[in-house]
Amino acid sequence: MLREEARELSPRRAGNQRGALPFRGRGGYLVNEFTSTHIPSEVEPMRLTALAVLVALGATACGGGDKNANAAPAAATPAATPAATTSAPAGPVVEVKMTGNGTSVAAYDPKTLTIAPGTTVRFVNVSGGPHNISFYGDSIPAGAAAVLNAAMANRIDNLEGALLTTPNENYDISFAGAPEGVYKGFCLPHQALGMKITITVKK
Ligand SMILES: [Cu+2]
Repeated sequence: MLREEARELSPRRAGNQRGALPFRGRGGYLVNEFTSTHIPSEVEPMRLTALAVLVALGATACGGGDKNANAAPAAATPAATPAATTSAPAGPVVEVKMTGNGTSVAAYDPKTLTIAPGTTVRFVNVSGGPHNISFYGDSIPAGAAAVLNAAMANRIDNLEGALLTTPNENYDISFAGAPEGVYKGFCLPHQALGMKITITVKK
């Protein structure tokens, strides 16, 4: 009776029904006793093989699901990005490349720059992303936080810019109205790798 139930529950394992029995829920202990006296020891590897196949199938299914799950936000993110870049900056634009090898190396290029007030700094996701630009709240001029927060589209937090996941994706920050002084920033995913930048605003 128990075996019949298991067979119905697990048609995929019809060829290994005896080995499959111990996986069927609460009856497991009882069934194990039963099988251990009636089934040769080769069943154990068979059960392991069946389990391995199931795990592999599960992993494959999860992998596929993850890809799909990742694809959806990735598709949604670029849609939000043009809003930050469609309106052409009024002042000069200075480019900063965000680079890396995806594991051990990540950097802004240049990592030190001086800009005139009103300049837009355009961060470009060149390689090794995702990258972003975040500013240290205690390492920017007084009064700069409000200006930066207003100028940073799709922030993920206070003074933390959106994560750039798409190759060559841009992230513009206009320093229009930003006080002169030194602005120190970092990349959230790569701060530990020393991906930091110093921007000086100076007339
Ligand atoms: Cu980075």
